[in-house]
Amino acid sequence: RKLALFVSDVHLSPALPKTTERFLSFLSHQARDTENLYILGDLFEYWAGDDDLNDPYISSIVKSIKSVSESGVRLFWIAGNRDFLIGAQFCTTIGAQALVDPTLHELGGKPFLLSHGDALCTDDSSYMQFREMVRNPAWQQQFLGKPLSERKAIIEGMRKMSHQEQQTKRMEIMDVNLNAVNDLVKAHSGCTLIHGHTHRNAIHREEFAERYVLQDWDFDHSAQARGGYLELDHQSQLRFIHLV
Ligand code: OKV
Ligand code: MN
Repeated sequence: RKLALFVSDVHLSPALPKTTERFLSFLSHQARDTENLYILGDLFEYWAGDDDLNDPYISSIVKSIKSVSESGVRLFWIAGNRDFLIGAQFCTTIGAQALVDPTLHELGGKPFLLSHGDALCTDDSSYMQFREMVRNPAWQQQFLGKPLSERKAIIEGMRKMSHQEQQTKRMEIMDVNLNAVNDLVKAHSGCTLIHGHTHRNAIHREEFAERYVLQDWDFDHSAQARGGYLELDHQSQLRFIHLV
């Protein structure tokens, strides 16, 4: 049994059936063979609010995650930049403990700093401004007060605009700012930072910490099929597992 698995950026959507199938397979196999499972954001392509839990696609995913936590795996959740509207109802339903971004957890006697990673992309000032707005509880309360269909239409509109302006791609390739990384880890010198978001799967030896960047998932565009997770064993060894 592994001590912990870390996964992020699965970007689940009914429009991505192969990615969905691979993640469900991960949940029924690897995810059960660990003591702790950390989902570090962007599990969904987008999340419009916990009142979407009745959607048949979402409820099937939720059922599968819930069965992992019910099998005895401790489940932790950090929100991403696409599913930051996930709330207490979702977390209770899947049996996860929501963590703030970033959170320091000791595992096997070693300190791990866990984050989605978007907050570290400080060079992207327009995104940082957008992030500040949508992470504001008052803004969220107002947004969640709109009908679900209207929220979905707003988000779909943003996605279309983002695609048209080809901004998604430009933004997605934006990397973390190393000063932001150093500022974050300095206080926890010697920790291991684990994050996703940038889709730039790598291990970095930074000034004050090692930084493990999780990969994103996409099995629906076969030319570049990819997905996987990071595992921590009881000897404190970290290893990226790439699903094929
Ligand atoms: C994805 C990124 C656009 C970076 C919006 C609620 C809100 C979700 C959303 C809208 C945008 C994702 C889902 C997209 C990534 C960008 C620009 C920069 C840095 C809401 C829930 F605001 F309405 F409440 N979003 N889209 N970026 O177009 O796919 O990663 S997106
Ligand atoms: Mn992200």
